[in-house]
Amino acid sequence: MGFIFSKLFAKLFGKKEVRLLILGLDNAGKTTVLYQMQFGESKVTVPTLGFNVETVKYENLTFQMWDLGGQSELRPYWRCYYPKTSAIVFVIDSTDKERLDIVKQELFLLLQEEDLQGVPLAILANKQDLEGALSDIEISETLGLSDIKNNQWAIFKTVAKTGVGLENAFKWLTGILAPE
Ligand code: G3D
Ligand code: MG
Repeated sequence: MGFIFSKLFAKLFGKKEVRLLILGLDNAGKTTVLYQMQFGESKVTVPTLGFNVETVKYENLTFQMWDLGGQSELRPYWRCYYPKTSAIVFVIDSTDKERLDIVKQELFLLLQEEDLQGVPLAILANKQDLEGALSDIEISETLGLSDIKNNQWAIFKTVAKTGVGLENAFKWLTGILAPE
């Protein structure tokens, strides 16, 4: 794992089991976020049969990632992944204004899940390098994030492609999962 991230996640190593979900619509930048962690050779990617959940394991950390939206017939299967979730990283393409209503719908459906009550949520307003990207505040208002009551949440401006902002987001999450 990259230096910054191993330093960050070091606080979580040795904890029993840490499971992070990286979710968002297709093209939001989820794979890019995971790639930025620069996992070393020791990572294990577990292929999932039947539907498109990517699993990456590193020591006691498990990252699971899939595309929300569209394939609603898969929704019941997603539930298998909700129990024992430590945190959610929800990635948004800040330039994809047309689909913000779908993002909102998917986010609030997710947060209704019983197994996700109280799970901390880091929202990434990604692709901030692109012209026309909505700001974190604009996204926050459009999605109505202030209506989230049962989860600690925060929104971060990111450029997953270069890694900008990711450290802040993961620092916030690890601060909650492994307080000093
Ligand atoms: P997904 O896994 O959520 O579906 P990806 O999304 O990580 O595959 O990213 C989708 C596309 O967006 C990719 O473009 C990726 O390079 C790009 N992308 C991700 N994050 C950023 C960002 O912060 N800024 C910019 N400008 N692009 C970003 P390609 O062309 O490689 O398919
Ligand atoms: Mg992907």
